[in-house]
This record gives sequence, structure tokens and C-alpha cells, in this order.
Amino acid sequence: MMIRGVGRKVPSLLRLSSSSSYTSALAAGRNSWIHTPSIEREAVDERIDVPASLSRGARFQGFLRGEVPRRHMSAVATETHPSVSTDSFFSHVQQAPEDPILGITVAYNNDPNPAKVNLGVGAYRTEEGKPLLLTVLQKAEETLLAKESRNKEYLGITGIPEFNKLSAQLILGSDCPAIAEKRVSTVQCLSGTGSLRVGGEFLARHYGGQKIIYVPVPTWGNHLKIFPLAGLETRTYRYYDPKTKGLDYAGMVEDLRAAPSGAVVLLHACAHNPTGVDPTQEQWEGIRRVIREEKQLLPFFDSAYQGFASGSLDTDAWAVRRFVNDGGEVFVAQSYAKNMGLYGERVGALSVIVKGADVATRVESQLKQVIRPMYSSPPTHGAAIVASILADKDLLEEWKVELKGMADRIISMRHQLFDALKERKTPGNWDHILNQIGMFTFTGLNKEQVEYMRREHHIYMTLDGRISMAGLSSRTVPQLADAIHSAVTKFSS
Ligand code: PLA
Repeated sequence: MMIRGVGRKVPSLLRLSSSSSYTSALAAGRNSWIHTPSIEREAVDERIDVPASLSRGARFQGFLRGEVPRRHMSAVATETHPSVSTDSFFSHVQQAPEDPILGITVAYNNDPNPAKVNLGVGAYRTEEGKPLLLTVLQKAEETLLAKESRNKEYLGITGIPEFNKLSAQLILGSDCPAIAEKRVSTVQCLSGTGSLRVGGEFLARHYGGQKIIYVPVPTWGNHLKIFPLAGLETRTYRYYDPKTKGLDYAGMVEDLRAAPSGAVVLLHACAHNPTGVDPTQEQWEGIRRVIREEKQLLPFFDSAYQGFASGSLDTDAWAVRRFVNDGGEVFVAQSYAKNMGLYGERVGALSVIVKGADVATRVESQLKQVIRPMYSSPPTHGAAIVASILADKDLLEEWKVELKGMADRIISMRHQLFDALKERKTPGNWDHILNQIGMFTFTGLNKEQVEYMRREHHIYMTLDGRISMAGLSSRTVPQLADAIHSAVTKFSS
């Protein structure tokens, strides 16, 4: 079975079958395709000429460390450091490529053109193009700062207990039987990324099933680094069909059916990144049946956008709750970066739902063993803000209104961009702009078109053609539509 990537051919280094691990595929040089963001493919493309003395496994380790070959390093070194040191213990350190997503912000910041627009990283902007500090957050923060008992003591290893309890209720529902039965163990972590990493390392140490995690193709690029580094073999399942710009449901189910019993499956809880394509409730049911009834697979949900997809916290938690309420075991990584606008505060939680209260207690004791040597204990401020909002009925309601406001503005950007392309009679079908969900539109624009838009129109987006709708405004929609129109007319897809 082949997975076809967009853009040009990737080297054998990154070819892998959807049913094989990155590492074993690297070793075997299998002849199938992985749909990684092309900027990442680029970086890896360059890495094929590392010294022949390195084994393929070692080269893969280099990939994880983000290394590029020496000849590129010397070019960069002479560009940025006129004197090249040879007497350093670190002179062998290779120049790493920029991150495929966060590197777009670096490039954007370096562009002196005042008309530049950053649609790379998923960060919410107002109509005026400014970051948004939610009013409810400011209120909660002021109350916290005024508290006499405020201090900067260490938190416990698992963070603020109230935050953990309320976070579990937010994602699982306050009436969740697993919570009542004390089958849930929740630990505060460093936003979504930290929660995924802690969960991954715990699984690598203690999981009784297969220590293999399946991620969708494509997926958020960092998944491909987090899980192998956590110690899990990482394989892929088909998810997105570029032809229909929709879900490859049949392919997904077929790949999950072919997975070994007991493997872990990473699922985006809602607003799949980068595609904006989510299964329907009926499709989720089919996926759940395969995971629970046909195969004994462990679902690991990444919930980075609760409330951002539909504007409703409950609707966006539907799939997670469906899996938890069938009584089976589930992992969930939660992030408050987007839905509370707490990006830099790094607030998140990992919930592990298991089959018995005694197991949950022991799992938590081992999660502490993962966290303590990693960063000892999490930071206080952001989680204290979240806990005070979730604990207060009025603040909670206020947050829901502001969250819906952000989700609605993103949806209105979808309509404005769609209408603007229609007005310009831009070649192609753009229905997917309206049909996709959440922060991103996976436009279908190719690398050449994306690079042209950056060069000529100062519009920054990831090389796989993903744009952050949350970074758009009524002012910048015409500029983006002009750029897309011109890119599509100049370069065919
Ligand atoms: N999971 C998914 C699916 C994500 O899209 C992101 C963030 C995270 C987890 C992690 O977020 P956190 O650690 O900040 O809580 N993705 C962003 C940012 C918004 C990024 O790449 O870090 C993106 O632009 O894709």
C-alpha cells in the first residue's frame, strides 16, 4: 500500500510504509511515501549526504537532533561567524534547520516589508492583527495578583490539584463516570507538547501493549519528533486524501485494522492539524469500533483546540468523551495555549483514564517518576489562572463567550476568503476553505506557490500550504486572495 506525498520525491531516507516504523523503514529503505510538511522533507533531503560511515540508524538520530550535513554547516558558519573555530569541543556541532512552523515566524520577523502577513504558526490575532489577551484572563490574573497568600513556592510534581481536577472535567465532562469512579489520573504538564511527551515516556516505560504509536498522515510535525524521542516506535496511518481534500476513511480504517493488537493510536480530538478535516460522528463510531472491538488499540487523544473548532467546548470534546464513556482506557493531552490564549504560559494537562482506581493511583505515582527528572515540577502562574476561571461560574461563562467569539471570527475569515477567491474567479475548487474546521486551512497550494507568495506578496505560511485562518483579518483577506490568485495562475498545482 502506498501513501503518496505531495510535491517532489523524497529520498529513501524518509520513505516508509504506513505500516512500518520510521526507524525500520529507514533501515529497509522501503519504497513508500510519507506526507511530511515539505519544509521538513527539505531539511531531510539535505541530510542524505552525511558521512557514509554513519549507519542509517545514526542518521535518523541525526534527524531527531535536527542536524544538517557538514557542508551546509560550513556555508552557514562562514555566513554568520566570520571566524570558524577549530579548537572548540563543539566544532563538530552541526547547524540545525529552523523548525518548519516556528521557523516561519523567524523568517517573517526578518522581513522588513510593512505589508507582511504571518499565517504560519497557529496563533490567534484580532481584526487589528494584534495578539489577544482575553478579558476573562485579565480579570482572573488581577484577582490572583491581589491575593495576599500569593507566593512563588514550588508546586508538587503533578502541579495544582484543583487545576488537574477541573481540567479533567473540562475535557471528559463533569458527569463523566470514570471521574466518579476515580479511574482518571491527571497531571499538569507544560502545555500540549509537554503533556504528549510525558504521556509518551510513560507509555515507553510502562505500557503493557505494543510500544508503537500510529500517527495520521499528515500530522502536526512535532508528533514525529516527540514520540520517537519519548521511546515509542512511530508508525503512520492514512488520514487525508488530497484528491477529495477530505478524510480517507477507508484507508484509515484499513491501516488501523492492520496495526498489531495493543498498539497506540494518536488521534486529533478535533480540528485536525494541519488538514482541518475531522471524522463525522458516524465515522468516529466506526473508528471506535475498530479500536475497541476489532483490535485492542489504545487511543491517545491530542486535544489542542477544544472550543476552537465549533465554538463549543462540549461539542469539540465529543470524540474523547465517546471513547472514555465506553469504559475503555484512554490518554488525553490537553493544551490551554489556543483556547485561553495562554501560549507562552505553557499550561496543559495529561489525563490517563484506566480500568481501576487502584491502577490510576499507581499510574500517577509513575507519572511523577517521569516528570521529576525531566523538569521537576510545572510552573504556577498560568495554571493558577486557568483553575480560577474554571472554578468560577461567572468567569467560566465569560470565557465561553470569548472563546465562541474567536471561533466565530475564524469561521467568518473562511467565508471572506472563499468569497474573495470566487470574486477573482481564481481557478480551482475552494469549497474546502468552508468545509475544513478549526484554526487552519490546508489550501492545497504547493511549495512553489507558497514560496512565490512569500517572495512576491510577503505572505508567510508553512511550505505544506497550511494557513492559519486565525492570523487573517478583513484587511488582509484581499491581499491573501490576490496572492493565491496570482500563485495559482502562474504555477499550476
Ligand atoms: N498538538 C497539536 C495538534 C498542535 O497543533 C499544537 C500546536 C500542539 C499540540 C502543541 O501546542 P502547545 O504545546 O503550545 O500547547 N501547534 C501550533 C504551534 C499552534 C506549534 O507548532 O507549536 C501550530 O502552529 O501548529
